[in-house]
Amino acid sequence: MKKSWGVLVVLSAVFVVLVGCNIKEGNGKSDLQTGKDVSSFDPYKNDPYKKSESRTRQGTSSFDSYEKSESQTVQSVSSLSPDSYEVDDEMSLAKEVGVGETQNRNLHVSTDIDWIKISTMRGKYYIVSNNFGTSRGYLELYDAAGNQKILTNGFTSTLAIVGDGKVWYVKVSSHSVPLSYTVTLEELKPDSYEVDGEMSLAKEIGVGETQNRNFHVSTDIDWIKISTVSGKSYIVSNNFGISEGHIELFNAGGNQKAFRYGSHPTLAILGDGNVWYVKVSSYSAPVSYTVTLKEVP
Ligand SMILES: [Ca+2]
Ligand SMILES: [Ca+2]
Ligand SMILES: [Ca+2]
Repeated sequence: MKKSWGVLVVLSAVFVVLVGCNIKEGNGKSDLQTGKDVSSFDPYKNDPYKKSESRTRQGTSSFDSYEKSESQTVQSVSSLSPDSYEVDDEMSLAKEVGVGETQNRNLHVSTDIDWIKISTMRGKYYIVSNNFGTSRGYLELYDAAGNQKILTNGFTSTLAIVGDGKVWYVKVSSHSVPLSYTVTLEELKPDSYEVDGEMSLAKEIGVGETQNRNFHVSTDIDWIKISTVSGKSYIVSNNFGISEGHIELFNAGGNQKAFRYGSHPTLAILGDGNVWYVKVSSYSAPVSYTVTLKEVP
């Protein structure tokens, strides 16, 4: 008996190598491409929690074969009782996960599908993370009308949801059944400089300092304060990563003096002994960014 398992494992390993070759050559297909149209919706674009694994694009046909061989190996060695959220095999039977909650679930038989419900508030950002341990699982995000918005797979996967005041649904499935998994729902947390949505609430950045900030809701604006010394020059540089943002320079009187936009915008300030302000905003939140202040030598 043990010998035949060894052979199976070796065969699986060889198969993985072959599949890997196929993927490298690339057949131009991906899970996303074979799903419904998702082009107009891509919260991953600016998702600071994005994991490359969750976006892995694989050759669909060969990947499915790999999944099946894996499931044959696992299936005969264990069995699971239905998790406490069953029956939830249809969207209409979805069970809710709350913010800050982690649920222990499983796919107990090969036909098991789990639907999970998420109530969102408009303007808030939600992160759904699933951990399938040593197996691979599929996550599909659906809006309240039943339209599939994202399909992803992996050992761990994260999805970002831009809250719209409606209920969203996550469908969980896998070829490697039975398997246990966890699902966690979190709200994107405000950065440590909040509340700073007005000039009068701006938080100071010192020379040589880099601050890690984010836009935790779509309406978030961050104001930053800079104390200058007359005759010295300063450079403010923002790094929005793969996203883009606006930085605007205001003098102490509240007049806008400069405006930059991009992934890595910078502003120069000629010190006059007064306090200057930088207003940071973005159309494409959720996004984490850094801001750095340097003195020009
Ligand atoms: Ca289940
Ligand atoms: Ca189920
Ligand atoms: Ca902020």
